[in-house]
Amino acid sequence: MPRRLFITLEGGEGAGKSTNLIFVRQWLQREGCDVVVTREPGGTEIGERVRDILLHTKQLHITPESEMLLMFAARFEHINKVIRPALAAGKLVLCDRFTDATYAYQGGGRGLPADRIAAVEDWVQGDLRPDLTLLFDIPVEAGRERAGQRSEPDRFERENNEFFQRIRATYLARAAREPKRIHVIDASRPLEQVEQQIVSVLQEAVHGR
Ligand code: Z5A
Repeated sequence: MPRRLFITLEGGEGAGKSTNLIFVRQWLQREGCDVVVTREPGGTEIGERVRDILLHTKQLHITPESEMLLMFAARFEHINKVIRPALAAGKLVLCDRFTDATYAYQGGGRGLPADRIAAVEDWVQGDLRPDLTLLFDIPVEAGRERAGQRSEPDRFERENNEFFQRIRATYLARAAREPKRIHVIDASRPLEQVEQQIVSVLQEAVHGR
């Protein structure tokens, strides 16, 4: 029987998280999982308001420290009102970004020390960590080209390529340190091949084969 699990999707700009989230959800549901889909920043009313500040504030400068703490404030709400209750009810939680994004964006991207992020992570999350993370990886230029087709860029999307190179490097370094949890998906491939990679990881996670 499918197990209750906490699964997160991560990746840089244009890596195809949103596109593949739908595929992942449908695959899990077909396998009999009771799936709760959510996202960060967001997932609660307060979290969505924090998201709006973080993505769409143009005039005001937000320090990296405040940006990181706002991510965790939204996360505290999210964990306690959505994620933990769903897991306790035996559901599978599928979350579009989680704390790996904080290490990648606020750590790698903005330059905050990882040990400072880890201290807040421990305080906010206790022992909660994702069971499985799909990291959609694509070279920065290719990803930005894909994402460039979209409308008005948000506060992160306005950053330069070096910012996104640091984010990618941080994600890949984390995957190298935690290979059992973080599975790197080559997102530069055609969609069908990306989906094949996803299925082989999910088969193992959900059915142990
Ligand atoms: N953030 C943070 O800083 N710290 C944190 O702790 C957290 C988040 C949790 C919001 O994230 C921002 O919050 C994010 C990091 C920050 N900022 N940025 N940038 P988000 O996840 O909501 O937003 P996003 O990064 O823009 O992701 P997205 O909407 O999920 O989109 P995407 O990954 O870029 O992919 P997509 O929209 O699915 O695909 C892009 C295009 O490529 C689209 O036209 C697809 O049709 C196409 N595509 C996708 N896959 C393929 C393949 N395989 N072949 C060809 N074309 C493809």
